[in-house]
This record gives sequence, C-alpha cells and structure tokens, in this order.
Amino acid sequence: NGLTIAVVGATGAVGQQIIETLMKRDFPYKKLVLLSSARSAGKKVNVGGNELIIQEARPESFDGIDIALFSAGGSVSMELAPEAAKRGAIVIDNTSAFRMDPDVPLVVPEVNEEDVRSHKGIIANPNCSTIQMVVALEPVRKKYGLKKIIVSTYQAVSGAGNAAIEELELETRALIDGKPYEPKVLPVKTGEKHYQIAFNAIPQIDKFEDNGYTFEELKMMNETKKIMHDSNLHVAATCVRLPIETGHSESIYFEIESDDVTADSIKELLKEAPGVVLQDDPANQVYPMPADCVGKKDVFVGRIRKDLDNNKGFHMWVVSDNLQKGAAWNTVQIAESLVNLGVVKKK
Ligand code: 11C
Repeated sequence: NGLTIAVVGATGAVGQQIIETLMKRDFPYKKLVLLSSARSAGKKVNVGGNELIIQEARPESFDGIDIALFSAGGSVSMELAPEAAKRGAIVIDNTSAFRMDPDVPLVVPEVNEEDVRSHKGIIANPNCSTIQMVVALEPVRKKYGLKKIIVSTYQAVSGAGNAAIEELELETRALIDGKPYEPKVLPVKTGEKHYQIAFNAIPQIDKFEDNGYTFEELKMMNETKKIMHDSNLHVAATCVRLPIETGHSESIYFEIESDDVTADSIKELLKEAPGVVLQDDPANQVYPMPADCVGKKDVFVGRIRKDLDNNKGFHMWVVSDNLQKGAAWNTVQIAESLVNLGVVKKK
C-alpha cells in the first residue's frame, strides 16, 4: 500500500535532504526509487537503514511512478520532467526550468496550495529565497494588501550546491593557514571569473541579464508575482552571497495598502501565521540568525518595525534554512498537498 516516489538528483545537497524529509514525515509511500545522472548512477545511499543503489534516470525509469521529485539541475528537468509526466507521474521540480511556464503551477503551500489542482503533470517549486519571503509576506498581503517589496538577501553557499560548500570550507582553512586558494565555483561555476567567498560578500548570484539584474534577483521578482497572483506588485531584489554554509537571510522593506497599521499588529499577525516563527524581542536581543535555523522547517521573522517616513512602509528580517523550506521541505510539502487535497489518490 502507498505511493511510488522517485527522487531525481538523489546525491545532491537538496536530493539528500528530500530523502531525509520523506523519511521523517508520515508520507504514504511504499517505494522510493533513487535516480541521478549517469555520473552518479551506481552510488549507494542509506535510506532508513537500507542501502539503495542509485539508477541512471531515463524516460522509462518513470513507468509506474506516482510522484517524481526533481532536483538534478535545469537541463535534466527539461529533458526528463516531460517524459515523467507523459508516463503518468506528477513531477515536482526544484529547478527554474518550468517556473514561469503559464501551464505550470508554482507553489508554496502556505500561500497558494490550491494551485496544485491545476497541474498538467508538472508543478514547480520556487527558488529558495522567494519561498521564505512569500511565506512571511502572504499574511500581510491578505490582511492589509501589499504594494511594494524591496529585498536585499544575505545568502548561504549551499544554495550553489555541495561544491560551493566545499569551496567555502577549503578556502577558509587555506586563508587562515596563509596558503593560496584558487576559487573555482562561486559566484557561478560555469562563469568566466571566480571570486573568493571566505571573509567576503559577493553581490552576484547566478548570471547577469541584460537589464543589470542577476537571474536570482529576477527569479525573486517574477516568482513572487506569480505565487501571489499579483502582476501589479512592485518587487525589486538585490541578492548577495555571504560566507555562510546554510541559511538565507533577507532584509525586506514592504509597503501595504492600508493606513495606520502598527508594527505590533504585523507582529500579532505573523505570530499566528502558518510556517512562520516570530523571534522579535529587541530588548532581549532576540532576532533570527541563520546559525539557529539550520535543519528547521520554519521561516523565522524578526526586527519588524515601521518606516519612520512612510506610514505604509515596514522593515523586517527573515531567515530560513534554504535547503529545508527553501527546497526539500517545500517540495515534500507540495507532495503532501497533492495527497491531502486528493489530487493524488492514496493507494
Ligand atoms: C542560490 N537560490 O542560493 C539559489 C539556489 O533556482 O532553485 C536555487 C536555485 C534555484 O544559489
């Protein structure tokens, strides 16, 4: 009894966490199939005490799969997600390959869970920095209306995968030891130049587009409008990489429609909001920090204050584990929504 689930990209930073999250949740699956590119096929992964061998993902691998969780990079998703969908699987894709496709729902269950119902075989999981921002802002949007968001991010290296984590560790050690280190991964692995991340801040995540924004910034801007169903929302992002292993932070300025709302009412609202933990007590130096959020599923919010010049403007600080709510947990949560809403029938 139960569903057959495939994880594509099982050896990656996100794939590993998806497997762990599936194990921890009471998810009704009977069989887990681990798939990857040819390069990682044959590796063994320990799943709840059993060793599973990773198989190379091919179109036929998806015969008999109910839900396929993809996080093996955009080109693998482009090639194989439609094949999986054609064979009757519902794909939940962690890459940016299909996010802005009008036929593909882009889902954060705390915000637009019902959108899963309109899937045509593929559902997209948003970018990590988008997810934590919309979870924190949706309750505000619902109650007071939302006009504008200006966000600056402080992002961890694990967003760029295991190779970036290794680079941060090796480079930090080398620099402390006074040894040379040649960066090869950040800011963009396939890019022309690589920069030191240890003891540094890099204002580039992903490639630059012609309009001067990076792709990461455009993802935050476009995905937020799609998830919130509001193409008129003003969103501007500046995304920065910091020498933090896991946990993205965001400084968010937002403007609401309503007049005379207090910071305390925003705090009250977020105290009760799904998926949000309020950590906001400046008198006792309580605020969220990435080191405290690693391994946790929630979005942590603090430093909520009213702008001193704009009656409708507010500032806040939002932190979350980018591999959990930003990726693995949101993906598994979408799978749970499919079951709970009856879109996929429990077997
Ligand atoms: C980062 N946000 O921190 C990126 C990683 O579109 O799913 C997520 C890439 C994506 O580097």
